[in-house]
Amino acid sequence: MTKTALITGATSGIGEATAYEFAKNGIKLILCGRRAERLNTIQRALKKLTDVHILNFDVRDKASVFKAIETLPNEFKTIDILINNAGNAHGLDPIHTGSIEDWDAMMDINVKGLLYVSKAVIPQMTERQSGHIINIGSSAGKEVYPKGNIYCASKHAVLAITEGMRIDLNPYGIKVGAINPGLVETEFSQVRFKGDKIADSVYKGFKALQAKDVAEVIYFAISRPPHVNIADVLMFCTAQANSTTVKKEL
Ligand code: NDP
Ligand code: 8X3
Repeated sequence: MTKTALITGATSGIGEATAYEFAKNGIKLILCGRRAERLNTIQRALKKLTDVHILNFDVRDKASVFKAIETLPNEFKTIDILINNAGNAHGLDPIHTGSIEDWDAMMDINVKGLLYVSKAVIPQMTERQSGHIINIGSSAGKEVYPKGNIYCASKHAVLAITEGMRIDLNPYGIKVGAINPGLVETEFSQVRFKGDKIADSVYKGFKALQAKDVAEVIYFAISRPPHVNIADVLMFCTAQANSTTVKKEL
């Protein structure tokens, strides 16, 4: 039977690449993000491959999250796979000079937004006693790097939430896992550095992971047989050993 996946943060980077990967494999899609025009463009591109519904909301807006998911049309109401991907880093500053607005953004989007979407989707999964949730964490959820403070905290929280979900949803047969990439060349650094040209240098001198590399691993995880759950994946590009060790060509 055709499965339906809801992907947050589907307007760029890892989420968009995952939408393409899933569409290629015939999975029905509910694609979410704030940039409506991009959602429309991706829907137009993918509808040749699968059925696509788009939802335009900010994950920080609790009421919009619930309204969007509760009012899905009948043919998209049953969500088999939830990919909690929406998120970003905002700023790269020492703790004593970091901006409270940046901290709010990271905790509100990466942590609370993920919780709102999950809270809106999980009851139908427990009711049916089936479902699969993948949370996009980060290598920043496994180690803390200089000036990474709050972004790393938000991704450590994503890992703790993932483990909590896996335990609590275990009686219902719901699979839960986290995919944790290192450096991926997306719009991530444009957002982190607010369009500053420093963002262009982040992926220079080495071949970073591409969004498609991560999307392929996400598809691998969701396409395992029913008795197999990929609980936790840490993936780097070959040039990266950990958050602070990257082999660059001079
Ligand atoms: P992008 O900036 O390319 O994509 C981020 C996505 O999140 C966009 O689709 C954006 O959509 C969405 N998003 C951001 N804020 C909100 C919001 N308030 N409400 C709804 N959607 C939102 O970055 P990536 O693809 O790299 O990031 C995706 C995930 O991967 C994030 O969780 C990130 O932390 C994680 N990650 C990224 C790594 C990297 O190096 N790039 C490495 C490890 C993890 P829109 O703006 O349209 O709302
Ligand atoms: C994104 C990877 O190293 O910029 O989560 O934190 S990093």
